[in-house]
Amino acid sequence: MIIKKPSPVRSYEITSERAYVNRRQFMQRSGQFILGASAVLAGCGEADEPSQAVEATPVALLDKIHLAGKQYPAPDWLQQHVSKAKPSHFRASDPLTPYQDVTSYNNFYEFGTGKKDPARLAKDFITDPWSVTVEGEAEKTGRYLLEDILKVHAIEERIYRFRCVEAWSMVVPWLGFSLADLLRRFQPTSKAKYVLFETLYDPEQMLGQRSQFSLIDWPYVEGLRIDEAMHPLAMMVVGLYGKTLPPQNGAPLRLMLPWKYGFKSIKSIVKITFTDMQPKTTWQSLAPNEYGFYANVNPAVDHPRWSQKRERRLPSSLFAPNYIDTMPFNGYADEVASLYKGMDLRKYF
Ligand SMILES: Nc1nc2c(c(=O)[nH]1)N[C@H]1C(S)=C(S)[C@@H](COP(=O)(O)O)O[C@H]1N2
Ligand SMILES: [Mo]
Repeated sequence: MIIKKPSPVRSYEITSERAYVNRRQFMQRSGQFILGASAVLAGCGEADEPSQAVEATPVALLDKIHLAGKQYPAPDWLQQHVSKAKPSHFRASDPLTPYQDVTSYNNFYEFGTGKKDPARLAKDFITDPWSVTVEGEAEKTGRYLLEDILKVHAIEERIYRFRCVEAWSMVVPWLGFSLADLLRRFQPTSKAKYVLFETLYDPEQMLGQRSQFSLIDWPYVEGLRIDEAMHPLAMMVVGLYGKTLPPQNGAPLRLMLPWKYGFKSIKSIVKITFTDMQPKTTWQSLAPNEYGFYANVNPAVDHPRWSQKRERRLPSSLFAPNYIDTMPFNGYADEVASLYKGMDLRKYF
């Protein structure tokens, strides 16, 4: 497959099939090295669940395989992993928003600010190989291959309501697993009070990051208090509607936090940092009076420029806008309200 917008590095791109085979062979040859590294880690007081241990991949290896970058669709191993998804008890009873709407009405400013831009402009986004760097207050820091991150997590389907701060909402069958299960594998220390997530920074691929009119200080960053991140509703997402994530929805890996406004659910994650300080997040930095760190869905606290009492549930049209009342914590109050006990939600919006 020829890359349409060649970069200096990707110009020596080879066919995707060959790239994939080469990568597999390379990984197998390097297997001993990776195994060696994890054996050392296992020796020094490994966690209670050794099979869940996560192995850092040597950076040299990652740089080498990066030359064999592959566009969407997702690699075979990920498609297969996702295809084994099982239903879960997280099942909002609302009617589903059709696949067409979920994948063509998007916010992904790295690929433009219009709702239809991401579906068009993220088409050739290279998401394989992919790695995630883990830093900060955790025992197991390093750079991890997506495959090593995902393979131990059984994939489940969760039907969640999803509400954007712009007052529209959807209901989506997401595929993924509990964020807590992933974060625990990195063994956060007692100083890990917050966790920060970062999207890929790659202006060659993401034209929104090249725009001189963009107000955003890239990369896109989002954060959670550690107890929010560890809440069972917080989800790491790798697919929707039975398939891997399309690029416009944040392939290959994104968050889904159904009780918070959509901008917290950061896409195309490449970095996770555990910290002892509350991070400054993208929208909060841009307009602190409009977008808070917590961003819990709250019909009682209006956005300075519009009401949050109602939302437009997709699909909607000019003649059938389909307005519904917005619920506190997007209808998940029973589950999450205790996280914010004693907090003034007008102040910590
Ligand atoms: N990296 C990144 N993540 C992002 C955004 C973005 O612009 N960049 N937009 C956010 C906003 S405002 C919303 S509403 C959701 C939209 O997700 P969807 O396109 O899958 O519906 O993604 C969130 N995650
Ligand atoms: Mo949003």
